[in-house]
Amino acid sequence: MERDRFIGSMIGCAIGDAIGEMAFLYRKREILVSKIGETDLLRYTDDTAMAIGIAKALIEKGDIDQKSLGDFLSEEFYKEPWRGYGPGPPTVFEMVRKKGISYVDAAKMLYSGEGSFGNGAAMRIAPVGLFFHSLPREEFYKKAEISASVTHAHPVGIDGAVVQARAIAICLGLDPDRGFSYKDFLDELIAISKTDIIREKLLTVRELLDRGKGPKDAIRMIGKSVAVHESMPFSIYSFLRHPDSFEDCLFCAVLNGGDRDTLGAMACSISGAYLGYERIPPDWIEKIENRDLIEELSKRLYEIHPCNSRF
Ligand code: R7I
Ligand code: MG
Ligand code: MG
Repeated sequence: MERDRFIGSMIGCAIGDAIGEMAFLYRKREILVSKIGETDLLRYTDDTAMAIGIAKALIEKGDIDQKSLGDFLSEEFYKEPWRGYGPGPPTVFEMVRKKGISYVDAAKMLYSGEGSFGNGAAMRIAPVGLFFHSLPREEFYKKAEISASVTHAHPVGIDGAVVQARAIAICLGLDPDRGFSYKDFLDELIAISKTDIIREKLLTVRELLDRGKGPKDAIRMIGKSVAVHESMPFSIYSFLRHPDSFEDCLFCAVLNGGDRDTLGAMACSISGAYLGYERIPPDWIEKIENRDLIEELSKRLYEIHPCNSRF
């Protein structure tokens, strides 16, 4: 059921984020698993806090616009500034507050006027991928671009977010009982992307999968910084290497170094969209922070998404 995919993707984002954050401390699978077992609460970071902000903005407006989205993201930040935000978004929120300029104009000033290519626009984009999943490529690109542009103005920062959103959208059209071709999956991502660096990295993912290369080789060839052209492709690799197991996808994403919480959030929001809520370990779901809120927002998003209301 499509609704289960919406919830799976949003809850997947939160679980991948929370367990990825733990993986900075516990770097072996057995130890990480035992620590997850010991904890009562899986606490997520800024990645999921921002995804929640986007979901609220979509639900309020029934569409995406920069002012409303920026306001919701900013509100989440000032409510819980301790969630581990990157430097860019809080700088944007402060500029908007103090100078009265738009989010987009503030975002364009970051990093010497280049705008950010951090992974912050991609890590939070699950609600956009879900909500607009049935739109054709160009229209879809524009919606995801709006979502990214309030904090990430660099073309690569935007393109990386669009590709991450498209990966989630593609999953809604796939049947996990029948499987799919990773080549077709990557072809669609390459087709929607507009920057050379993102395309090159997606081709690297394809080459790694063609040659059956493991995660150590993958992260070496893709890179492991917080730049979106390094972390997002590794999250896609983690999903495509382990499409049938939420757990294996998660551990691949978070146990090989790099930006672990964010790799977890991105890979698991794709895996959750493909496998659905039912195939996420229930004991992880039980422990995720603000589970009720995340599930409620996911259900609302499903009820009001454009495809649903059209028919
Ligand atoms: O992208 P962003 O929101 O950060 C997300 C990360 C995730 O790991 C979260 O879990 C959280 O920990 O933060 O924040 P930005 O400040 O926009 O980008 C993150 C980093 O990317 C920056 O601190 C820079 O190191 C780098 N970066 C750039 N460096 C040089 N030139 C981003 N854009 C540029 C650039 O144009
Ligand atoms: Mg984080
Ligand atoms: Mg991170």
